[in-house]
Amino acid sequence: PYSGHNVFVEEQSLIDDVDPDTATMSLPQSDERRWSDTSAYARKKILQSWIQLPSGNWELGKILSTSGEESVINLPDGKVIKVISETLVPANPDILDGVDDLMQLSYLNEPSVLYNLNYRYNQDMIYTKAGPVLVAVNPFKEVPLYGNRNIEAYRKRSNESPHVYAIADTAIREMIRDEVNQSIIISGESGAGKTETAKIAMQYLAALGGGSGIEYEILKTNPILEAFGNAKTLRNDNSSRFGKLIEIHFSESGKISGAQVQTSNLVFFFFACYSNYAVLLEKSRVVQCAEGERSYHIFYQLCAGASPALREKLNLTSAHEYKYLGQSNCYSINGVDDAERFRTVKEALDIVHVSKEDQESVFAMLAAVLWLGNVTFSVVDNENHVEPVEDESLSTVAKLIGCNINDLTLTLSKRKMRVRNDTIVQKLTLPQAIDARDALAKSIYSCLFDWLVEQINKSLAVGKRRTGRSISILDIYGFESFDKNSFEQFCINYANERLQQHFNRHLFKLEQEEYIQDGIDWTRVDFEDNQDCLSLFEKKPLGLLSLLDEESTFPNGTDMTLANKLKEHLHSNSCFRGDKGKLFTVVHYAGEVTYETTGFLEKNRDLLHLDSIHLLSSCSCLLPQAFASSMLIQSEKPVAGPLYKAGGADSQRLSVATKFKGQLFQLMQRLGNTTPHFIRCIKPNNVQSPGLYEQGLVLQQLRCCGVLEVVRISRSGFPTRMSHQKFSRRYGFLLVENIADKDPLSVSVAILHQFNILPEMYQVGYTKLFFRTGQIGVLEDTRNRTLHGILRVQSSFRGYQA
Ligand code: AD9
Ligand code: MG
Repeated sequence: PYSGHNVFVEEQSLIDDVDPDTATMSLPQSDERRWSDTSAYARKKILQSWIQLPSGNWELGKILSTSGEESVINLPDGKVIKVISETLVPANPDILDGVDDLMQLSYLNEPSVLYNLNYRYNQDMIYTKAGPVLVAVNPFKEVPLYGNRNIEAYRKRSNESPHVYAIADTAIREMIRDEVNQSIIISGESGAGKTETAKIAMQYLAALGGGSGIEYEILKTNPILEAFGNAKTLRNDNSSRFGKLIEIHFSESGKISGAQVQTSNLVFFFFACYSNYAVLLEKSRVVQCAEGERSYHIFYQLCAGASPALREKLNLTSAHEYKYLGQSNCYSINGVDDAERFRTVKEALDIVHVSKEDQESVFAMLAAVLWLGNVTFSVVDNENHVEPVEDESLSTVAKLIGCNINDLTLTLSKRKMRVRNDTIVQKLTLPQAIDARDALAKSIYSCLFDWLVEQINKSLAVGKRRTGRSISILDIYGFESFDKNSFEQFCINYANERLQQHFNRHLFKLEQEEYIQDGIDWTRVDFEDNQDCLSLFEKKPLGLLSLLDEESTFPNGTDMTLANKLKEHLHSNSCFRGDKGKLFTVVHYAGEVTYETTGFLEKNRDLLHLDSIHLLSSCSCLLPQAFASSMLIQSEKPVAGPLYKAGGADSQRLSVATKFKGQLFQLMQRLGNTTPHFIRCIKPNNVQSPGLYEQGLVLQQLRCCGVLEVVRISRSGFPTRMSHQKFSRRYGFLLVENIADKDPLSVSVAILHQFNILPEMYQVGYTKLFFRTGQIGVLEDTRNRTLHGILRVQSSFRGYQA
């Protein structure tokens, strides 16, 4: 739950002498008072107001009378109550019900924003702008907003209501106009709709890329990645357990001169590629998952959908027979036909050119993982050492990966270790053998996932060079806060902390700095920065990640010693709190999360013994060999950061946390070179049902992602800007007067005058012009109309010549 920093909770008060019904017409003021001063409110004659009920929910009430400190309010259910006037929060006039940009609200307070989103949500208008940010409220049902007709409407700009399509369209236009790569950054909690939103954006881009066929392939990558990377969790039946960044490249030939952009069919020649960055799959799910959750979809799909011949070949049985799938007691998802999905995945694999032969190898690997989970052990000596039982499971695994059954037995019962220059062989106890077995299953699966991503990338990028520009879509796991939070949540929330900073930096910091740099009159607005929390993670040597890595290198490190170490070194950090035993709490931007160190060290070390790698490389099948070599490359690659020998085992690897951090930095670097477009997904209820809008839950998410703050800043500022040069080049030809020998600034000023742009609507900086929201649209329209006129004249002239 959200706690603490209440920077967004500010009510905008009425400014004296402004009629509430016309308040939107008044100019935005950069006056802080307008946003924070509520004292004037009580004196105003306002008809409607928000009252917070004991439940925490807000109700709209009619103000019957106000005397002294108290007001008498009529609630919708007919009840009349007396409240302290100070606690009332002004409501917007009815005429503003359901405005499509929160910036248009006269009163920008929490209940008004909640109400506005709810009002729209009830009419299936799930998208709302919050200044530059798109807010998407998950409908949990089909809404008639998508498909070719809608795409067409956004492309022609005949529909201007907020939409993912509109964001994608803007990204394309800005990519061409500014010659800068773009990114669409989608965030939100688990189940809020990020992955769906990413697909909707891809749909739009693909529709514009029509013709080459590659767009169809790009869309078909989704069912594959979802089958292998998504699973049912308690929060989302189709939860992504990996982060993805897809880059859609547009070739140089897609560079179309400004005039055509607005109207013509954009014929893009493009290809896409999934970034290896941030594709960090939650591996542990393969071998264990919580009650009521499932492992990766593909396992159930294979069990349900494989043909009799394939079953026979893989010695496949039903999902219930596999221990890895059985432990969570959940095999199916409401409304999902796994067998049908399996067919879709196979089709998709065909489309991205994974050969039938390779497909069969992929399925064999899946079956091998499942059978590995069924391998059991028996004690073979009086020191509790074990060996795998020679049964159907063991022999099937050996057959599927193509190894000698004795080699498999050896790998699962003994460990070779190098001590100084000698190699000694250690026999394994039951827990050690189970670890070795599970580690093998996890690596086979995660290598398989990486391999698939690689195949997809090869297919999508076939023969294409990376020239031109790109639009990247980032769909990364959202902030997670559960009853029990482990290493996975720790990494996920760290990533979200970074993304949040990117968002903050982009929208707030850069904004203000730019005004100040360019000498614009701007009243500074404070905003929440999460640098402190990021430092808690990243500081060396005394940050969470460094301390975790350090403890991971100690053979005797345990979950408890880790917890103690963190508490010892970080207790004075304001973002950290040491709790009882193995618990510690981090104050994240989105709220406090208490983590339990159980399993942290083991998951961070992520040991795969060399014996297992050797086993895979000895296999006769191609995939296991490929996996082995990629693992060897990974573990032997010279890397920056701590390389260590962990747990005395003969295996050198980069810690998971360090790898994760590295991937995250690369990701941020990539995003740093793009113009970002942000979409914030909101989950209106925790039960995945349509029509249910829980105020408290929505409010918490709005606060977490700073939606209210964004609106406040955007409205009071000058969100659109352009350099004098660019402005004069873009609009100069519209001038009636001769500008041949004038400097860009004078040309710009002349344009502003000729088009009667009101002085309140812009500011002239040292290098740039700054505009209020919407101003540049007027100029763009004129420019386009003029250009069309010119083009028409030209084409009729050509017709005349012919
Ligand atoms: V997680 O962090 O990967 O666990 P996401 O990705 O945020 O999560 P997802 O996109 O998977 O959530 O959405 C969850 C479910 O909400 C989907 O399976 C759909 O049933 C539903 N959803 C989301 N967006 C839409 C939409 N625009 N239209 C219809 C939607 N249903
Ligand atoms: Mg997702």
